[in-house]
Amino acid sequence: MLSRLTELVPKEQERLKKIKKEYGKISLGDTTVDMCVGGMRGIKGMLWETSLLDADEGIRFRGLSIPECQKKLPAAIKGGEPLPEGLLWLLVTGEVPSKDQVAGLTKDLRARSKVPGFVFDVLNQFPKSAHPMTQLTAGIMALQTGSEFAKAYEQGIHKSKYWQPTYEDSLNLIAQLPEVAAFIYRRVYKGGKPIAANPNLDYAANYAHMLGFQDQKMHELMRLYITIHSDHEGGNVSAHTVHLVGSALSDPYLSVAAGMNGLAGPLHGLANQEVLRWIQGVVKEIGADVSTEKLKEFVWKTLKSGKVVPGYGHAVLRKTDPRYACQREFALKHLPNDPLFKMVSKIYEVVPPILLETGKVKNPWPNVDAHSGVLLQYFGLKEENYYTVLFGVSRTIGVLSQLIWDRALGLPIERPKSLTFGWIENYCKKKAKK
Ligand code: AMX
Repeated sequence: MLSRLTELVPKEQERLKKIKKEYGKISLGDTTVDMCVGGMRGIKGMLWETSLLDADEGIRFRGLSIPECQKKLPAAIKGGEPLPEGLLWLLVTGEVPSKDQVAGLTKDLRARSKVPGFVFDVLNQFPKSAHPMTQLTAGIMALQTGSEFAKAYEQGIHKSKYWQPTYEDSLNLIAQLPEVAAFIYRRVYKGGKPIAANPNLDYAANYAHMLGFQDQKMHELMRLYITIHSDHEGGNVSAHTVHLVGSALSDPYLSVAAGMNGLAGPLHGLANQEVLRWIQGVVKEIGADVSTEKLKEFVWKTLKSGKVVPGYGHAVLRKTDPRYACQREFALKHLPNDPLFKMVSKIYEVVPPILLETGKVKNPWPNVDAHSGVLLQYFGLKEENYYTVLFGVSRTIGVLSQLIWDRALGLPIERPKSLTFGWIENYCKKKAKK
């Protein structure tokens, strides 16, 4: 992949120069006071090449929808789920890889996957009760001591070469993260005995193996899971944070650790944990074989107590998330009769009309997190506090693919303009008088 990237970098640098020269002064539309005080919704203010999100259709990775990725990216078994290594290749180069290229990348990642022993010593200092996301971020920070970018910067590397150590750090971190993540799982939930990597397995299957899952179907689920959670254009909290922190030339480890702290928020990646807890709350209070009426009451109770229904809604999407849809397909194929899957299907019928009835929710449909926990439960990964770590391992692939390009294109430090209430009031009063 590195040699292909080396050919692509100068071409894309020229492309950026041309865009700046020819279109630099063209307006992309105005911002409003609502956008300023409302979380910058819809502001077109960031370049993100690896994926693009359409409100109705959902995500496309380098132009490919999820079903297209499932068809075109190499799989471990015929007709099976895509290998995340193939997606990584696609995100970094913009090209669909051959089977051989993916096999080469799997080998490259395996060769980079050794985690220094002191990283585990650092993690062992944490109380087991520390949230797995806190431990994941700490593990990434411990790995940061091996940053090639930080070393090269200290040695005075020329800015035109920044992308090269960024590439090395990115592949190293992507390679090392499953072992760190699996160590956290085994430590917190399985009495501390880690499982050694299996060098014959692909990236996702090996991660599942190190967690303690040998079922082929679980390996397929992990391939799908890691593929679909990787990237969701640039504006979401984790991706934007990595881009922002990276724009200060903080190395990939520092940038990803920051992004993971954003992913650990309940309105973002932690929602997958919250969904499972919410479903368990339904089962506990009204039983697994719940009537529509009782479920409606439970949803209203959640809303009236000032909480969100986790797994529903989205800042950009306005239809059912295709990442939800493909997990539903997976469930229909592998666990059609699972009671919790049936519950998820029932929730899908009940929740959207209620969210619409509130009159304020812009997207009443399920997002990626509404489904993932139920699939993981089925295959035995029942510790919901761990779910966001799986999301984090996957998201690292997407955000680092873009970070390599941020450095290759020499994108500048991020610095949007902020305003005060006073500034907004004065400006709007003056405008009203005109
Ligand atoms: N349940 C209850 N209320 C919801 C809601 C939900 N699922 N989704 C949105 N709302 C509320 C908002 O809290 C907001 O209320 P307010 O005016 O009282 O503050 C109002 O509806 C308008 O919000 P919005 O414009 O529709 O959404 P947003 O862009 O502000 O927020 C999101 C998007 C995802 C944070 C929100 O839909 C939400 O909190 N969902 C539940 C948590 C969740 O599933 N997060 C995961 C998202 C995907 C991901 O990042 N992994």
